[in-house]
Amino acid sequence: MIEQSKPDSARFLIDSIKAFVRDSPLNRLPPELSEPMFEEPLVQFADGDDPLFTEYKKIIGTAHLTPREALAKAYSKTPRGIAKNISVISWILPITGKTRQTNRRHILTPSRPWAYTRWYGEIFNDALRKNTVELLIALGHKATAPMMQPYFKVLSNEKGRYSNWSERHIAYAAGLGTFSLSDGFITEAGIAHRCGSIVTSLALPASPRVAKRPYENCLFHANGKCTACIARCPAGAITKDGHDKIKCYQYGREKLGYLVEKYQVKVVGCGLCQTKVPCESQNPTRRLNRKSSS
Ligand code: B12
Ligand code: SF4
Ligand code: SF4
Repeated sequence: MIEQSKPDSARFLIDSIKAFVRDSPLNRLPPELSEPMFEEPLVQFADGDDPLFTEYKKIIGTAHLTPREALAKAYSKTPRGIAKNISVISWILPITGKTRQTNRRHILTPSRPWAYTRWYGEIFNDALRKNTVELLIALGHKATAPMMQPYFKVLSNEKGRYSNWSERHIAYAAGLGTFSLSDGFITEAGIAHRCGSIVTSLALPASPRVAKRPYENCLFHANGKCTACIARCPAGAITKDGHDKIKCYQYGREKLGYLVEKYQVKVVGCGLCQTKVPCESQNPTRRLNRKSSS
């Protein structure tokens, strides 16, 4: 086993994830494969036994796994028997300015690069999950990517679809940002991103959760003035009461289904609420905070 001290392991992992995003040929937009899909990632850590993960069973649903359960299940062990300390590594893959710009011009359907980033971007995200798990195992630790495990599932309740491993809730626990009026997760690099995570038996320093409330980075929740995502949504799925997941899902299936063939991808989501909005590529409440302190 290669021994690494905690700060060294943390730095090593962050650098490895960033290098994979920078160098992997899978992080390229078809057809020319010359442009990247994602910019430099944000990477942070959470304590795998943070009590917030147990709270998620109430907030999301009882099926939502704690990191300890997710790691134990992957190794067919009991949660208590899996490891003394466990950590979660969470990353944000910001969508490039070029792709965001193409989606900004659309009002009903996603642009081709946005649709590619949904489909090929998640293939890349899986490659990053796999690479990070393999790296940790090579260093002598246990590791798993819950979204790639056979136990991962998407379920439904009266509010719509949810999963037993919500990447955004994991990112919230790792202090990477907060939710918003549109449901999207607003980070310091904005809302237009994909995210991913790994659970490991390597003890890593938990990142501070700077936000005090789960919707803190959203301007609507900060001062009630922004409703840009409401106007952007072609499905009428966003109102001042929040995001209707059922309407959003149905719009994708019923109105965007034909794009699967046109763009030659297997899934399409419009993501219009994530572009041409003040939170697209930044945390918009930073500006408010700067104004109030000047
Ligand atoms: C099911 C699913 C959907 C469903 C439902 C989305 C949803 N809101 O959950 C549908 C089909 C509608 C959908 C659509 C889209 N999706 Co989708 N989807 C998923 C999937 C597979 C599971 C999501 C999940 O488990 N949700 C759990 C439920 C409970 O979340 P929720 O209802 O939003 O939770 C609310 C409450 O919990 C609330 N809350 C209430 N009290 C409290 C208290 C605390 C303390 C906290 C923390 C929270 C909280 O906060 C949340 C927001 O309001 C994830 C992949 C994954 N494994 O995570 C991708 C994912 C969420 N999708 C993603 C994306 C990008 C999209 C689309 C933009 C499509 C596209 N690619 O173009 C749209 C955007 C829709 C939107 N406005 O958010 C990204 C999100 C990235 C981001 N920028 O936010 C994910 C994470 C995929 C990925 N790997 O990156 N998706
Ligand atoms: S567009 Fe405005 S209201 Fe909508 S999520 Fe972004 S900051 Fe919040
Ligand atoms: S993904 Fe599209 S349909 Fe769903 S909420 Fe955003 S803009 Fe509306």
